[in-house]
Amino acid sequence: MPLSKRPTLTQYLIDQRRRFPGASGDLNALILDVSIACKAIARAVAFGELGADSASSGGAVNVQGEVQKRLDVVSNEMFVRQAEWSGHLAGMASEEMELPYQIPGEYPRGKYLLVFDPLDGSGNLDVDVTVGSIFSILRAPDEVVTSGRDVVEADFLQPGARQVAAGYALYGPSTMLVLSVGNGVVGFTLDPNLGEFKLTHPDLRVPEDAQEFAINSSNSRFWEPPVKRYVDECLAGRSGPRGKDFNMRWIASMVAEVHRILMRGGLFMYPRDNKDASRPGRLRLMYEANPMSMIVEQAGGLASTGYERILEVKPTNLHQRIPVILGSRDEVRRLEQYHAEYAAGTDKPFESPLFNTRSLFMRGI
Ligand code: FBP
Repeated sequence: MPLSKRPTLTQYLIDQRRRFPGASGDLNALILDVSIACKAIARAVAFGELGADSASSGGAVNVQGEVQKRLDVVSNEMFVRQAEWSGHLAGMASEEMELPYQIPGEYPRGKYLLVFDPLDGSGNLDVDVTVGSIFSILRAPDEVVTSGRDVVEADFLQPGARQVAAGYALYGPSTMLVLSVGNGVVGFTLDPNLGEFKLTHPDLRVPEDAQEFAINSSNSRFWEPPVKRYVDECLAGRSGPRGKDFNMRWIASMVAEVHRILMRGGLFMYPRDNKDASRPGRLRLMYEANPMSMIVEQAGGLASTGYERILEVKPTNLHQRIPVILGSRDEVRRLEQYHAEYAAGTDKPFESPLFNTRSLFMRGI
């Protein structure tokens, strides 16, 4: 399709809104505000080391206990400044802000909550690897909207199934915006000449057949048996129970991993491990796992903790972490089955005929 014929994000949103004649247009306007913030972040990231110490550490430590890079802070500011004034939000929450953000008094307040990771994978900035932004849109509780009061943490603690919209921006060789408003998943590519997101992927679906899995294998000694069993079987390839060879990928940028799964299928895992018993996984529920789970499910995939659907988890705090297993439907179901067998004590640890080794995680060891 010629570039000039491709709808812009604005045209797509207007077309989608025609399906809901009673819609106010507030959600469309909020999504466009987010898209502008993402365009601004894409420009800031593109400057690399030419930016004002962009990739160097900002020095501060965020609520996660992670040293903030200057672009983490800059990106967070871009989301806040672009979205706070429009009158569509009751409040915001971010990986980079310990407490919910109150809409300043000079601006009207609206009916949505915006939750975001402004720069996911920022540890990759100094090696110029793809990073991204992740966002989730929830409805504010009616009482918040009618009273106009400040938001509190509890207002955000809604299961991911209640998200109105979710998406991510990908700052890679091209800049993309991938979005779901609950009617499938669409992808837009930023036209560098026009500065507009143009529709390039009108119906993203997670391919069912999988030949790739993504996990940080340096944590393998901490994995629970079901994960070890799944990975061992993939590594055994065609000589093992899977009967086919697999590729392994690990970009250490969730946005890039999820995008690969939308394009090629496969499985992404950041599972619970016993490296730090206080942390049930690395990734955060509200602004990483939930929005990505909505995207993956809307594209025909699944997203699970290993024991339950991520979108049904009732959040307990704004920055809580959660195990994440998402991707091609059959692969997620297989890993859920392994978790269920492990919990029931009926799992069959994998034995590799090639190396005559049993899984390190034999029961009872
Ligand atoms: P940040 O949001 O702080 O970047 O952390 C999230 C993340 O970078 C994910 O994007 C990625 O999948 C994961 O952490 C990488 O973890 P690890 O560095 O342990 O491989």
